[in-house]
Amino acid sequence: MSRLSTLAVALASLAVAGCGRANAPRVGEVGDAAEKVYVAPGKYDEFYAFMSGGFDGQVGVYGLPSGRLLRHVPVFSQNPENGWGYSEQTKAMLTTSYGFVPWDDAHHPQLSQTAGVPDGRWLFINGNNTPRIARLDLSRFETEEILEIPNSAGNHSSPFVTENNEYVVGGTRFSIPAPNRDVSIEDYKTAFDGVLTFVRVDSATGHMAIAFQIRLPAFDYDLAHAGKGPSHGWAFFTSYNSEQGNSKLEVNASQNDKDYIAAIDWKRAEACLEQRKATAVPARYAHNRLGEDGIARSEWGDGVKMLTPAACPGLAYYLPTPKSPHGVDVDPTGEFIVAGGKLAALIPVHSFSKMQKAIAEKAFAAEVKGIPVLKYEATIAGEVQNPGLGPLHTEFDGKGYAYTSMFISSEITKWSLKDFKVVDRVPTYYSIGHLMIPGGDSRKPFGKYVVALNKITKDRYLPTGPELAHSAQLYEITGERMKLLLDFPTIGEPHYAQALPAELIQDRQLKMYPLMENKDPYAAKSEKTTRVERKGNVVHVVMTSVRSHFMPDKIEGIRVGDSVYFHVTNLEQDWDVPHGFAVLGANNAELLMMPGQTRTLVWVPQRVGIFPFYCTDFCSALHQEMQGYIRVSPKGSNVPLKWNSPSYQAVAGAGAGAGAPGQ
Ligand code: K7E
Ligand code: CUA
Repeated sequence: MSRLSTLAVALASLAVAGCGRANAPRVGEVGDAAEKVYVAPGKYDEFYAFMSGGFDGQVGVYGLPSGRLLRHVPVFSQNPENGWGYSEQTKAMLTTSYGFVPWDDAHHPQLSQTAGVPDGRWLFINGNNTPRIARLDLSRFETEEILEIPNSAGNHSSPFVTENNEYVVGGTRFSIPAPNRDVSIEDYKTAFDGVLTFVRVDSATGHMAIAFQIRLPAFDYDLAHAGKGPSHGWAFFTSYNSEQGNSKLEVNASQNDKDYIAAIDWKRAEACLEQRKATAVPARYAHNRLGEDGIARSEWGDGVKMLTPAACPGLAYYLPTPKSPHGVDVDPTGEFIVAGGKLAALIPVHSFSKMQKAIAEKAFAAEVKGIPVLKYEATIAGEVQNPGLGPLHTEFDGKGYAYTSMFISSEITKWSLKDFKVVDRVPTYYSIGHLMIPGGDSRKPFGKYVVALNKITKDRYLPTGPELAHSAQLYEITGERMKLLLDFPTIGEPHYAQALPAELIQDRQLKMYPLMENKDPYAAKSEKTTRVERKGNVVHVVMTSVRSHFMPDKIEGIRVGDSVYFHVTNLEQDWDVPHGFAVLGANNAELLMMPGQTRTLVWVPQRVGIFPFYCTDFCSALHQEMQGYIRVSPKGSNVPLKWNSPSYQAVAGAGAGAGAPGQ
């Protein structure tokens, strides 16, 4: 054992010995635990873990088993650190039918799949508040597309992919009238709808498009998972509030002994679409995508195809499920559909084959708005007894075991898919929400670890005032019993997470944008083409950055109230050499330009004077010298437009005097 790891062992045993709580975690043979999470300097982690940022609207990328934060990728929220949502190229990504929405609540990352296994191409994630689904490209760790989901409010049961990304789904947690309109909230039962959405994913490009929606009774559609193997072609959505309360849901939605899992036969939906059984419903929604030129543009959808179970029999069935279920998870074989009955003292497990039989034999207990409700006994495969309290979410290890998070009793319960018997329980600190096994919702889980994503952190770290970081905990699951290896704080509030082996994507990472392929209309591919152009009170500064100067770095002739567009191209063609750009008093963020990339910041100077700009990213020994000046004169001033770059010299030398191109 190296000296470093001996030290780590000693520290870890100290930490545990010092804890002294009666309920001390079952830390694997202490030193052992330290060694298992220790990734030596210069070594890589084994897994990439993608954690939703929850109310920070982003995705956090962590290495496992170390728990090291590798990246914080902006998705739904503006990110001043790199200008995401501030730069002219990226603003349109945050366009919605409600206008520019620079924040969201992101809950469920989903890796794209091929044959039911994560393939490392894309990551999808839902925006809950202003219903959206985003797609990230995993060769760049960049958000490439955001699609708004109409007729929805609280896109929570989303984006959950099917086996080959045929669809990612959406489902409204808050039912609303679809299309939305001015009605009394008292008319909830008659005027409100619970709409599910199926979004087609192009298998070559990943581009998303709404294929169809399904109008269901106004319940709260909470979580989802697609079928796999034999259940491929189906998607399952939990619902609560089958009581259809419209206020004080805490009480009013907790009356029924059972709510429902909606089982949707999407192949049947496709058949009904072909038979033109859908109705066209007007809906305006934004569809934003980064183009090949790196510039985001918005297109507008104007309607959706809406299916109803009444017009398309066989489309939807309800599986009664105790008690306001939260998570719904399908095991690797595709046979078991596990619900998290968050107020139940058991874990209900439905059988897909029994469900098929029940449908064939019409084992219906009732019908709700044209949707057959199957008999509970007819579909249930078993109930996990005494699993703990507050089951929420379940993941699988691919070795015949399921792991369920127990929110109320703060633990992970491991149980057998053979006999539904509990085989192990381990405490979590505290109040676990989701949990995650790498590939743990796929056909072939990668296993090895389970990560608990905890809601409450109290006393686990040095205190930081009233607000504490949320906390993840890493457990080893290779043996019979789970063993806690590591705590690590996380960014935002991770709900769900997904992970895949690093080798799936680490060698496919883009290192720079090829400068010669830069298609931004204001790109300057060499210093020769840098320039400043005035068109009325709009000024375009076409500039470059390279270690360690900007071109131009001296500009005069700008006037108060001008809209100054700084288009900065990073000329570097080397990995890991971004440059930054910031200007005094800009009502905006900075820009970070990756090698070969152009980014644009708009600045409207409000007062006269001299305004420095500089590079914000320490790029070389002469980074501090990477700066420049802009002179701002009064409105109507006739200070000529002037800058120091070859284009200006050329014009001036040709006898244009102070006149500059575009003036
Ligand atoms: Cu359980 Cu939004 Cu998936 Cu949080 S949700 S925990
Ligand atoms: Cu460029 Cu610092």
